[in-house]
Amino acid sequence: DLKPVRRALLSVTDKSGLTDFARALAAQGVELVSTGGTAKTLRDAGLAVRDISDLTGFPEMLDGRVKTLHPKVHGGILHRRSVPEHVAAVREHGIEDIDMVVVNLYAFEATAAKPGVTFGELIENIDIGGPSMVRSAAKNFEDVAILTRVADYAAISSELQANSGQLSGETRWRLAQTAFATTAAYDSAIAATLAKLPYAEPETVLTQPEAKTGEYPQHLELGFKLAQTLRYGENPHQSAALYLDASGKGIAAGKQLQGKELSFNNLVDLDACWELASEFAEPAVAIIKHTNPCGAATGTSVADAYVRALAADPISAFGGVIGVNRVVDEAAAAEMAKLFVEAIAAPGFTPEAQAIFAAKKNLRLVEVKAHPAQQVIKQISGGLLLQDADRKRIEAGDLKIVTHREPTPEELTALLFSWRVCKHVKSNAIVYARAEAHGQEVFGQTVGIGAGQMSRVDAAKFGALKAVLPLAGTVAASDAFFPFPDGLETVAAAGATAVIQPGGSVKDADVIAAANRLNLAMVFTGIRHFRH
Ligand code: 93A
Repeated sequence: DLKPVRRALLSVTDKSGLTDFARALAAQGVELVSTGGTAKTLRDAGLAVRDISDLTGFPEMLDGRVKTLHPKVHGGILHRRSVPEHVAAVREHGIEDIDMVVVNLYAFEATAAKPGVTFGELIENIDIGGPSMVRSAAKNFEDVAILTRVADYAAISSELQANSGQLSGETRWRLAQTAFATTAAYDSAIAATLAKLPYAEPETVLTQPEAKTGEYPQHLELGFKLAQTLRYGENPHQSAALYLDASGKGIAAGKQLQGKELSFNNLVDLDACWELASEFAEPAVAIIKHTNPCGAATGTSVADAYVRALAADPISAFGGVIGVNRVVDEAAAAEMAKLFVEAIAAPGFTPEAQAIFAAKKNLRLVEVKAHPAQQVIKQISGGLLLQDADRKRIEAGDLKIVTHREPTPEELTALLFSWRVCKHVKSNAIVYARAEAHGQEVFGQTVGIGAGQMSRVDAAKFGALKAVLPLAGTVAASDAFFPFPDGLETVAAAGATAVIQPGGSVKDADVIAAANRLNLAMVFTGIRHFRH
């Protein structure tokens, strides 16, 4: 059921990925036919393209309302190649075969969301020709491939390349299924939007509901592009692949300078340690195991921060990954090379550092361009959840001191440090940390991290249990409030002298009374950092 693609009709509003894909088609000898704007983009990129008006023998007209609505287009798509009468009919009328249709539709939803948009403009952005081609091509999946998502370009080019310009029946069927889902979603978005509007003159400006977070699209177009398949997923019996957004930044688009292929778990852990290190303005290093930090520190230099991050839990750090918020230099590399780690992510590595790491053939070095996540997706069975990334930053001025005793300046530095680390620890999280003065500056270092416990008291106990450095004089951060005094009493018994937590428990008064009794300095952030 492999069918060749000899002629493709491309007509897209979202032109991302277009020229690369068209180039891949051209390389397979596919003739490219296009509508106005799409043809221009392709020509500007140096590709040979035939205008749709040349194929139809009819101009694009009525301000583009009629571009592809023509029997030469729909006959070219819809005729069944296996039915002799169909083939005879198209030959008789000079209709040429169209074997692939690449369409994405007028951006109706984006137009509806545009400030100052008029009623007429919105109506003009109802795509008619596009969905018609999508549906024609999808109906004739036996002979025609229909691409409606930029995200599919890469896989289809690979398949064409692997099969000398042909696509399988399964692929055409899968594309058709997606295509009908696309047009169905498109039409329901139009219906839902128009249902809210009264009849109006074309020049009427539509009032927009005030833009605010918490407004989400009717239909979520993810638009991620396949970057590579991975050797396997979280475990060897799971297959997996990496997809990229359009930014070209972040861990996913990181440039690997050396080492074995990055694994699924490497990518997840590198993301976790990169995000944590990126919390800090001063040189900072995070060492991660299974997405939780086993050590994190700030310091005078990368080497200093690394040595202190490692000192927090040198046993767990074995086989971990390291995230750094500064270029890794020779001094830092010399220290890092002493430990077996899987991977290191940093904004860069000096040539001297790279020379040191070169001896460790398997060690993966990844150069990353900063890309703070704006939104976070979580998949659940039957759907997905979308939320803003947790980008909340607490500064000293945001803290409310709730105890008789105020934190000392050193405690305050340690509290803010522990709070930033705590945000990156699975809930329930307790982070013990200390501060160390180097001249005028004070740096932070984790001492014990209790991660992912089902009870907060256990998180406090585990954090203390993990400590190899002395706990006396540390501070403790709790990612959510202490529901009872017991968690607080646990961190105080371990040696913490100051505590940072959101507050907001019905038992806050009891918890504050316990803190005063234990001579702790306690501050409330007013926000929590759950991480599930
Ligand atoms: O105005 S339409 O409804 N009439 C058409 O005949 C038609 N043909 C393609 N819209 C039509 N299209 C749409 O134009 C496609 O769905 C695509 O979104 C867009 C591409 O236009 P251009 O190539 O000029 O940028």
